[in-house]
Amino acid sequence: MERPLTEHIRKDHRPLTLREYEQTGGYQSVRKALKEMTTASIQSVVKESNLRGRGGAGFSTGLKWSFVPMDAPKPKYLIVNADEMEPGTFKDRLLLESAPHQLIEGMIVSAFALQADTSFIFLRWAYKEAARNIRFAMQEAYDAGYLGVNILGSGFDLEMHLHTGVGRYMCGEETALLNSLEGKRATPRAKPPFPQVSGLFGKPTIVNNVETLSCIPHIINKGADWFQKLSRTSDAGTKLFGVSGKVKHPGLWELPMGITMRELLEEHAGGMQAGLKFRGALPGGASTDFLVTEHLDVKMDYASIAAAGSRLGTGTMIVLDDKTSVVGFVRNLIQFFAQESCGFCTPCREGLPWIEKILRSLEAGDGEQNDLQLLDFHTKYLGPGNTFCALAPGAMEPLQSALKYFRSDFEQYIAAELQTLAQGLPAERK
Ligand code: L3W
Repeated sequence: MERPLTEHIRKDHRPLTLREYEQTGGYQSVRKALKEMTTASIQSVVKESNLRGRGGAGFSTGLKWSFVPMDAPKPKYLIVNADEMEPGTFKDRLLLESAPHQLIEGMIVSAFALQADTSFIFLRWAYKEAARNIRFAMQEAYDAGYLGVNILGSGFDLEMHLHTGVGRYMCGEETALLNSLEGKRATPRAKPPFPQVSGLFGKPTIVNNVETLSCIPHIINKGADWFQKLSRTSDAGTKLFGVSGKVKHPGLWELPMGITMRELLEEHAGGMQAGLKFRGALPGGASTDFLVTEHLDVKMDYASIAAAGSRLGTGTMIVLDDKTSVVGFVRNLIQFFAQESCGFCTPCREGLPWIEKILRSLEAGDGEQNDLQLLDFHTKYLGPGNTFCALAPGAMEPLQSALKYFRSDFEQYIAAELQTLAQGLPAERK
């Protein structure tokens, strides 16, 4: 099985030096793209490869690139969204810490294809080791002539900057990221205009995820057809899949797109820990809907997971076992999203803390009869179309699906409370 993104990563995770990376074939795609290909031919290979954005939304990378006006005057920007903060998601971290040259190579080819002259890596603040390794690799790339002016004598110039965020989830939303990079408060912008047309400082800008851009060198070297065939389904390529929760071997693996949830859980993560049963899983980070036992044979790709009622998201599965409180599990996630709301739009700013309060009162045994209706109401009120960005609708996904699949868990808290109250009443009023 081919694992193009990770096969050159050392067991001890020390990133390869530029020289070592070149010995594995590193930077060949830069030579090929800049010397043998046109911007149009690179864009069409990427489009044909059917690469979809690995940050969570799964938007076609080639299609996104095609919106950039190629004749627009410079500056044009390429930004890597490396602000990985989705709960349960730890896939880009591996590529950032252990394969920085692969990302830089992908950025150079992508920037050339888009004729972007300035690029940024917007990095999660907490990823200190990644920052160190990227800085080192970037310097090596500048020294070797892969970055800077007149790269490899091609006439193409590219500057690259590492920008570390301040640890806010909101900055992972591409337009909030742009505001943050401009030194403004990280609230999302209205779309359209999309960043491809009017992004950083109002200029054409592409924002792509780390894993997405790390695929580009391989697609350029080996072709669209090869990339498609890595997958078992129509959604192309390999994918970094992760599993967290009470499984025997939580971890991260590069596997073909389209492996089943069961394979991921049982063959790679080793199944549930002794004495625990699988109840459900969020397939791709915290802002996806639960899938349950009946979905274990669903293929992990964008279309199949969507057909089952969830999203592939970041491909990093969070597993729920039968001894963990569902209400506590969801409350923990809602607490995170409430804290990370930028406060810009009312449903998100007010609704998320209210949901957290209801869930806490359920846990504390203070639940009331209409709490479930209130929670149901919120899943609609904070759902798609009612908020300014995807944060609150994403937060509603685990809640709405928990209410669907595990409703009796919520009801039990209220039933237990009513029973306690009733026990305190005189016999004739029970
Ligand atoms: C031109 C159109 N471009 C969409 C572009 C758009 C963006 C990309 C995806 O959120 C999801 C979110 C999280 N013309 C376009 C267009 N585009 N329509 O395509 O856009 P969109 O709006 O579908 O998603 P988004 O707002 O970028 C991303 C989910 O990912 N998620 C979160 C992951 C978090 C991280 C992290 O921690 N860093 O990865 C996980 O599932 O909930 O739904 O570029 O410009 N008509």
